[in-house]
Amino acid sequence: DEPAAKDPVLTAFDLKTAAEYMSKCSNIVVMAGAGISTSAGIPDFRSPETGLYSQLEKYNLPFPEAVFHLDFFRTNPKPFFLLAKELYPQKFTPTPTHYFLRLLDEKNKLLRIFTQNIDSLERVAGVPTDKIVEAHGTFFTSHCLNCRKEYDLEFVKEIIFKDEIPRCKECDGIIKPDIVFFGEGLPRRFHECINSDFDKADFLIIIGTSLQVAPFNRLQTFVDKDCPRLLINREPVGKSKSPMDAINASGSLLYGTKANRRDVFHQSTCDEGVTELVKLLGWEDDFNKLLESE
Ligand code: CNA
Repeated sequence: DEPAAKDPVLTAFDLKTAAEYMSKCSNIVVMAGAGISTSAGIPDFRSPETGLYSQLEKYNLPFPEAVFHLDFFRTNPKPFFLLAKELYPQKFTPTPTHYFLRLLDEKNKLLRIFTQNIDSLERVAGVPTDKIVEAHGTFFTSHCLNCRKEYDLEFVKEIIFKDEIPRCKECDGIIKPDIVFFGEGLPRRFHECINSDFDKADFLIIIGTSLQVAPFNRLQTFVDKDCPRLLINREPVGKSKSPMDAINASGSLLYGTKANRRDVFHQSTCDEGVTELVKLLGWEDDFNKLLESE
């Protein structure tokens, strides 16, 4: 006989089956990325052509990610601030996906959203702040790299929209928005919440992320081995490259492989995926009311 732990958790690996399972869950954890905000007009990083990394040639960087490396920033902050202009949303208009996250909370199913996004649209959509972990920080506040004096969004925004470098009024140090750069630690809240939440999760939704940035791209391994993991994304992500590796690597999502017991990949835009999910859950009326009221 097969050991019990090998029994499939889901009877089929599609959105309908995931929705049926999800309807019985009350500790859902969400891992979100830039893909949930592209329909709000904020470009992601890694989509070919539209992603910000594909538009960095003019800055002559040693490699695209250098723009977010602290050491590089200290010596040459200009490329970051030029890019930051593109990342500041003109209007803060959350997407249907953000409102779906709020609905999850209103249905008492949401344990936490871990977002890599720095646009704060989860808050704007009305998800309670205690349900959100902004793993990569936010643009909302900034600090002087030198003396740590705090500055607000408006102060910094005005300067960078004039194509100037924001500098500290006290010590002339460079002012950096509180988004997490490579080479910086993640916020303390991130570490506190991963410890308490991933053990408790009874369903995981991964949405709009390329799962390329560590340590975020390992979080899906922290849930129980019987916790279903639903990925909604425009392209497949989180899979290992070779079939053998897929069986051994606990970090990989296993959708589409023989070893799969609990992973579902729904390939669509985030907004289409959550709209479909809402229908399957029978939440259409509440979802539409929420969208209309905002
Ligand atoms: P990424 O690496 O750019 O990947 C985005 C993923 O989403 C890709 O797999 C895309 O195919 C997919 N995608 C894009 N649009 C859609 C859509 N409409 N529907 C479904 N899928 C879509 O971004 P990640 O978030 O994975 O990378 C982490 C970085 C990106 C974090 O450090 C963020 O701070 C950073 N970022 C944030 C924002 C924001 O706050 N809105 C914008 C750009 C980059």
